Amino acid sequence: MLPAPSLSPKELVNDDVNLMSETNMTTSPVATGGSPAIAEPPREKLTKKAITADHPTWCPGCGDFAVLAAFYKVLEKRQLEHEKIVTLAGIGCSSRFPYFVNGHGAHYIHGRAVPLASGISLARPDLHVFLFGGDGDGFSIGGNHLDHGARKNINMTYFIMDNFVYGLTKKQTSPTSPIGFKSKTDPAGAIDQPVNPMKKLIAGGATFIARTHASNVNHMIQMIERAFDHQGFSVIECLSECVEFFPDVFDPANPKKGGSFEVIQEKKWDGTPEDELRHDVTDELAAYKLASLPFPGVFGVFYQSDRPTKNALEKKWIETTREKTGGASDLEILQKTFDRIK
Ligand SMILES: Cc1ncc(C[n+]2csc(CCOP(=O)(O)OP(=O)(O)O)c2C)c(N)n1
Ligand code: SF4
Ligand SMILES: [Mg+2]
Repeated sequence: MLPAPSLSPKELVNDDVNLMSETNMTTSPVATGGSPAIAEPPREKLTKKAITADHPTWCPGCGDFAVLAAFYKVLEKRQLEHEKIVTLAGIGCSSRFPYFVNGHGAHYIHGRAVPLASGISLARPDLHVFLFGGDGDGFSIGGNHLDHGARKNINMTYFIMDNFVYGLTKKQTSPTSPIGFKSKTDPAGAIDQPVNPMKKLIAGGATFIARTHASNVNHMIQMIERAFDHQGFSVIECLSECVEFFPDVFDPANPKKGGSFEVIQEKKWDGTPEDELRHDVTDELAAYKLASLPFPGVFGVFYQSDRPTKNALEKKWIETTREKTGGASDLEILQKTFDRIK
């Protein structure tokens, strides 16, 4: 999906040589004590144009447009290396996201984006793995994968666009649909207790858990940036309206529609009496209490912990194994293992 480089490898090398002679650097193998150092060519600025792919195919007014706009803003603001951006998704309207981002990506199997993202994150820890999807994809068919990604604390940023309905398949009850919601699967109104995303994520062991609303782009940007900066399994639930099949459901949290958007006040640890009342994001029980507030609840960071990631633990284990095997190659280790079990 990435555009082809505008310079051929030969031109790049020539450019490097010019750059080095201008800056008085040397490429001599003797001077560097080995192979010649190749300087990186100067990077082009990452612009919205560069990261924009297809025109989104969502219904006009769908909340997911604002999510995409917020994501573009974060990529531009952070100037991530273009070739390291990966967007992944399952299936659903929201899961069409990777089509609209010019980067590596996949629109994968319904509910199975977390395992795909886990493999990519563990194999290529240098990549920025972003995952997008809906409430059905994340909490229903993919609910079990969500729990395991969370407990293993695999490094990725997962953005769940929660519209309380299955949008793509035209209005079935989703795991977050409220009791009484009339849909094609519940014509008399939903009778099942909905999933509480924050509680599920706290119990599952996710190490960064936040909540936002697609009508508040600035807040979305803040949450994406904080989730991105977090090392581990970071999840944001975003209320994103399906104007087609569940319109106006998030108005109570939208000041432009007469609602109120209440932001979590986080502790500043400044010793003031006001701080006593503020939320400690490392306190699981306090996060659980916030998650129990009646709809529309509060927005911001519910929980964050610095538990080691599976990426870090696996890296350590690989390094120890390498040491033990005297630096044997992967193939040699594999061959020895096969020999042992023959
Ligand atoms: C294995 C499998 N089961 C069911 C479907 C049908 N299906 C496609 S998307 C979807 C639900 C999408 O809902 P959600 O994840 O909330 O995304 P939205 O469309 O609301 O953004 C379902 C049931 C499928 N594609 N694959
Ligand atoms: S059906 Fe709903 S969720 Fe899907 S694109 Fe349309 S408004 Fe968005
Ligand atoms: Mg949905």
